[in-house]
Amino acid sequence: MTGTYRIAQSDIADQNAKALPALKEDYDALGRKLARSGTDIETITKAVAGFGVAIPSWGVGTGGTRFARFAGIGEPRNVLDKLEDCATIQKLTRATPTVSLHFPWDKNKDVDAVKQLGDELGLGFDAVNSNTFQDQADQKQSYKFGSLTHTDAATRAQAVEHNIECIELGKVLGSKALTVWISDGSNFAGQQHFTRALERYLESMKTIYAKLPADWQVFIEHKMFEPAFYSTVISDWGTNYWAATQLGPKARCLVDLGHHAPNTNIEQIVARLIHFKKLGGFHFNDSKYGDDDLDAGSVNPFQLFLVFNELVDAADRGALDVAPAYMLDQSHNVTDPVESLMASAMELQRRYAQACLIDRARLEQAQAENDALMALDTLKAAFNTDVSPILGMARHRSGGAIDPVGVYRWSGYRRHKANERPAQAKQSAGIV
Ligand code: RM4
Ligand code: MN
Ligand code: MN
Repeated sequence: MTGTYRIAQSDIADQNAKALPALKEDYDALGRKLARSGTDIETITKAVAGFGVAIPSWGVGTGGTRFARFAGIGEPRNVLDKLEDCATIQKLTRATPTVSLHFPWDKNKDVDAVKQLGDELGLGFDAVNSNTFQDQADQKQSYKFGSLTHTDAATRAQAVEHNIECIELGKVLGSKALTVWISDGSNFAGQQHFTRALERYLESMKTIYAKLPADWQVFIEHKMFEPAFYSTVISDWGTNYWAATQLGPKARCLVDLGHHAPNTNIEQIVARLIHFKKLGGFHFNDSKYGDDDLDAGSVNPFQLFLVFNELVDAADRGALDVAPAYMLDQSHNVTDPVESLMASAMELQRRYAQACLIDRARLEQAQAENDALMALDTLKAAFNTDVSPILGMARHRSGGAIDPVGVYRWSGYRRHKANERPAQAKQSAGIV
């Protein structure tokens, strides 16, 4: 059973009516400014309206650190509540039409009911995520020393089985991809044979790959460290690319922005993966130190813009053979997760819109002439353009809120949910 409170479409319309005159003014002014350099604002607005990013089901609950988790009020208690929050985010932003589920966290005895609620709420299901980085109460073998790469064949088989079960659940939901992130690695030099562990990974993944339906993909997610701190089996995009290539055309690489060493040129990795036809998708977030799971663009918005620059450039050149899957992967420890996810989805739209504004002919000329200053200036001209009116207008036209966070706060959604979802006594550390 989910709660009953929903933000009414008429409430959104009422709030929008107040904000619309100013929005129109700003939109028209921006339209004139862009027209001076030959850009039709309507083209960009349409592109923004067509942009979608999946909400991670685990992101709507309050996150935590290794030290503590400070629960918020009205938190979702199960996957059905999570879908309800995801639908609220979509209703207000119109930028998040899908949800990415994580098993067994989102396990429900009736998966058809989950699918049905998704349908009712107008939500689709993006990639399903497996979890072999924790032990479940009823499992025989422990993942303490690894899962798909474990030295013990029975443990590997159990992890493979779980991934196949995720595919089965995903089929019912209408998902078209499985995302595999493993925490396998080592904490001590010599603890693990690098090559043998990688070979065991490939063998396990081959069994999973063989179970993928024809129209499915598997996304491999690499991560440099954590929880293993000396080495990680799928540590970087090179290893990821190798594994995806060994497995075959349905296997592609997923780039989680927080999974690289600080200062890594992530946009270049994106360009490489596009060129090699192996870019599968993203887990967007931001970071300062490691896998911080901060809100997208909150620390380094320019990097996010540069990632979208590569994506738009590739799309323009016809170099994207398959549209990459866009997903958020964040942990919200000090904010209301619904607000953070709305702000993050809009942040992605903002950087995407700006990437669409880049004068590509001017950039290409600057590159040909080795005019480094003008090349950067071309990027900065787009990055410095305030595209807020485009985002607001795209939302308004699709039935969303001009000011999603404002309407959300005004509605008292969280307080309503606090009444409907009594607090659970259990407090725990960690991300879930
Ligand atoms: C990992 C990784 C995975 C996510 C888990 C919760 O660091 O980013 O994508 O499923 O965290
Ligand atoms: Mn991730
Ligand atoms: Mn992560």
